[in-house]
Amino acid sequence: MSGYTLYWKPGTGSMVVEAALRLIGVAFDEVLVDDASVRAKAELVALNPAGKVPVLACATGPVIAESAAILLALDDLFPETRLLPPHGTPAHSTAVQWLIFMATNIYPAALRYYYPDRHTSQPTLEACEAIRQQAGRDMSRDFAQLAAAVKGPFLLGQAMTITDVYAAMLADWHDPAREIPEIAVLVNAVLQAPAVAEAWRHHGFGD
Ligand SMILES: N[C@@H](CCC(=O)N[C@@H](CS)C(=O)NCC(=O)O)C(=O)O
Repeated sequence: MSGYTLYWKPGTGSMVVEAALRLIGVAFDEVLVDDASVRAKAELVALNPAGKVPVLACATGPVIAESAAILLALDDLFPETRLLPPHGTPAHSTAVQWLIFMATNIYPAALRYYYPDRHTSQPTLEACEAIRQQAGRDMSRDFAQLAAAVKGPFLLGQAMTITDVYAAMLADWHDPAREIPEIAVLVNAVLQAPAVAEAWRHHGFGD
């Protein structure tokens, strides 16, 4: 058994955590939490009452939920991998700013887009369609703001950070994002990293 266990599900935000673990090169175990895995689901809920992936359980310490929090913790634990630029630098602040921006704006909008019925007390077809449309507009607006900050090919220029992988993941959930040239270039660039491409394939992204 390794020191880390990732609770994951294909097509979800656990992709970026798997990519981070692969970039670090640390061994990890995986627990697939799909609809058929009743036991895994119960295990997940015991660790994260929200019942959501990703969750990373560390043998030496905490159980961490929330994709951005997991990435920040992994950067703290393995600073030499440079998931993010060195602490205390302006580049670090910028990378964290956009990571949190995506986690708190684009990711929730994607959930509204794909699960509109969970975001209204009256899930009529009309209400769901209105929620979906607005969520799509919100994501496009937010991706345009992100794209304006991208130096190219990555957010910060030549060096990839985990913020770029996060952006690529969310862009895979929102087709119009990949029509923005800066985002299309960024997605293509992150997929050149074998560790990211492996997590991408394993999670069924790009299908
Ligand atoms: N804010 C959370 C969102 C996590 C989340 O919503 N995960 C989804 C998959 S992308 C999930 O596990 N959904 C299962 C469910 O809602 O039952 C994060 O950033 O990790």
